[in-house]
Parts: sequence; structure tokens; C-alpha cells
Amino acid sequence: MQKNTGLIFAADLENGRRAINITNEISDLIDAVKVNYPIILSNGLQIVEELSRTKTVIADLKIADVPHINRKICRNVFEAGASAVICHGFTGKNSIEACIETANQMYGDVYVVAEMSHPDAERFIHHASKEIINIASQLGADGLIAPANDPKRLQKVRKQSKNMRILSPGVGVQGGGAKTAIQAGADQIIVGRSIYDHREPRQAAEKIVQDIGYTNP
Ligand code: O7M
Repeated sequence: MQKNTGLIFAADLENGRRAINITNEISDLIDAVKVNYPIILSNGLQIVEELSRTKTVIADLKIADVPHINRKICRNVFEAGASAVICHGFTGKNSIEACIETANQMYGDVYVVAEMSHPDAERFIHHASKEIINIASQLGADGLIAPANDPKRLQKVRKQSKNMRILSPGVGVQGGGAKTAIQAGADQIIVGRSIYDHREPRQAAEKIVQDIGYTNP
């Protein structure tokens, strides 16, 4: 995925038509659209194909199964038109590797969840993040996910991951700020509700892109 504005739209809408309309409306302001279970379960995998006509699609299924199942999940979403998948890191080397091998065969990218943005993340995933980052880096993952609403942890991930790309959710409703997250080491910011729940989604996206510090060339 190319980095341009630094904004990734999380299209967590069950209404696929609305997701497509908003994506079209803000397509010049975003680097990619991220789809998750709500939109895929409500609309089928066809929504990936439809969105991919407008924008690079990241399939955020937080893949977390045994290797042979991970391969099948990845193959299905890449065949539907996704350019990247997101997998969990806590499942360990073989499961992440299965995603990366499949992605390499299908010219796709893999981003690995290293840390999460919700309060309970502290209980489990935070303890494992250093190891997850090391494994993702050794396997040649394209990047990591780390929380925008916890700049200290984000900084830590940045330091440990050296120059890996970091995609960062948690801006807006979850309390994080785009500017702060970029300063803490994020490369691209993932935003959902602050865009799609805004009465003027384009206006909201413009403001975030400004905060990221993107200037039109
Ligand atoms: O901007 P929001 O809060 O409406 O949505 C945040 C999006 O980021 C939503 O699609 C979540 O699935 C995702 N996300 C988190 O909120 N927290 C995380 O720790 C990780 C993700 C994510 O994108 O993981 C890949």
C-alpha cells in the first residue's frame, strides 16, 4: 500500500452502499479503505471487490487461526480484491508465516497486530508485543498495528520495530489524536466513526489529513 495522505478509512458500516458512497466521497483523502467483519458479514465478500474498484482494500479480519486455515482465509480475501490482510500476532510464528507466504504468492501485504487500543489490551497482548514485533520483523511482514490512543506504547512499538510501517487506530472516539500519533511514530492513521458518523464525512477526513500534516503536493 502506498502512503500518500496517511489516512486509512475504517469502513465499519453494515450498510455497504453507504460505505461505498463515503469511500468515493473521500477517495482522494485516503490511502486505503479497511474492511472488518461487520461490513463483510452484512454484505458478503463482494463488498471487497466493489470497494477495490475505488481504493486499495485492507481486509482486517484479524486472522488468528492455525496455519492452514489462515492460508485459506488470506486466499479468499485476496481473490476477492483485497491488497492487504491484517493478522493477529499472538498466534505465533507459523500462523503469521502462513499469512505472509500466501500474501507473497498473491502480491499482497500483511500487517500484524502488535498492540491493541482498548483498555483490556493491557491484560494480555501488551505483555507479548515485543516478541510479536520481533517475529513480524523476522518474517518480513509489511507493517504493524499499534494504538494511537496510547502514545507511550506507540513510541515503544516504534522503537522496537525500527523502520517497519505502523498503522495506528484509536483516533477520535477512542481518545487518540492524529497529530500526536504521528509524532509518536505512526505512519498511517486508521479512522472509522469520526468520519462515517460525522454529518460531513469529507470535512471530517480533511481535518484528520491536516492533523496528520499532509500537504497537497
Ligand atoms: O475509529 P473507530 O474507533 O471508529 O474505529 C477503529 C477501527 O480500528 C476499527 O475498525 C477497529 O477494528 C480498528 N482497531 C481498533 O480500534 N483497535 C485496535 O487495537 C486495532 C484495530 C485495528 O485496525 O486492527 C487492525
